[in-house]
Amino acid sequence: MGFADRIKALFKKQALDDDAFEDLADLLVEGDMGAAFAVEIVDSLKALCKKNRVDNPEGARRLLKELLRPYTLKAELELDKNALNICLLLGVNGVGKTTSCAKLAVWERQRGVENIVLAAGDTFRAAAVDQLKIHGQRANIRVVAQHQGADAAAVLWDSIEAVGTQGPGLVIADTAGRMHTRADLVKELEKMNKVIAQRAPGAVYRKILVLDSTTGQNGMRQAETFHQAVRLDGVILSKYDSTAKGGMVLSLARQFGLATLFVGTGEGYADFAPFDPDGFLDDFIGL
Ligand SMILES: Nc1nc2c(ncn2[C@@H]2O[C@H](COP(=O)(O)OP(=O)(O)O)[C@@H](O)[C@H]2O)c(=O)[nH]1
Ligand SMILES: [Mg+2]
Repeated sequence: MGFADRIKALFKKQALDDDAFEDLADLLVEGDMGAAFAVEIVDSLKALCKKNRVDNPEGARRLLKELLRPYTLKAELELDKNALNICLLLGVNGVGKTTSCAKLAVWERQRGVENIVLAAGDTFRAAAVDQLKIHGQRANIRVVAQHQGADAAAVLWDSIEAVGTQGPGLVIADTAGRMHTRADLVKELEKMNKVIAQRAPGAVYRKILVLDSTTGQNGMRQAETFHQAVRLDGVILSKYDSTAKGGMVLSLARQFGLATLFVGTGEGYADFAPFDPDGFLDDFIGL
């Protein structure tokens, strides 16, 4: 049974007693909300049900949705069609950065953005450059790359040249996914920032973290490291298909004030859409 179905079942089969609320807290923890947050929400729900004299499951689920709503933060990329835009995709290995670069490029092209370049900024593994090139061929989008081991900031420089320093256009930069220390991350980013400051000081510049929605609390630690090092503009939540429960979105908002931009739901380019808070909540709690 899926996660949302279990929340649904929980409310259906039980009276709204303390046991039911305890089971709900357990479920929310399992849904990647984190223990403290889950208990906090369930305590609030209990109080709210009492105050509003709600004793039916359907009513309780609606109140739960209202309680969670403030934690579904959505952000827009807000690119400027008349300027140069640079999106840096960050995250640890395997979360879906390279795939998300291609998906984002296809998404923006479909919305009328022209002159898009994918920057092969993961220069540590030869396979990463090849992977981006394959996406470029498949989706018919230009890829700017150098040799393996090249300086990622130099690849960014080339990509800015390729699009034109004044734009209009869009550079989407892939990056290496080694588990950075904060100091490494800051150093890498400083190089990128310097290139942008020198070549394209007027560019719209976004730093986006890609998080694998199946990684639970581990993803929260990644978000903390990257956000503290780099001040992120938002998150792409990948692999929100199959078994992902998605409570991480709520925790990101609560703990770091981080908003979700896009959600990836498969390996195809079309499996990508802006975060939909209302639909997300309905899915999460099975409304
Ligand atoms: N099911 C699913 N798989 C995805 C999604 N995004 C990426 N992947 C897969 O996850 C794996 C790692 O993706 P990749 O883009 O190479 O991650 P990177 O190491 O962060 O660049 C690949 O097999 C992708 O096809 C998604 O939204 N859903
Ligand atoms: Mg990659």
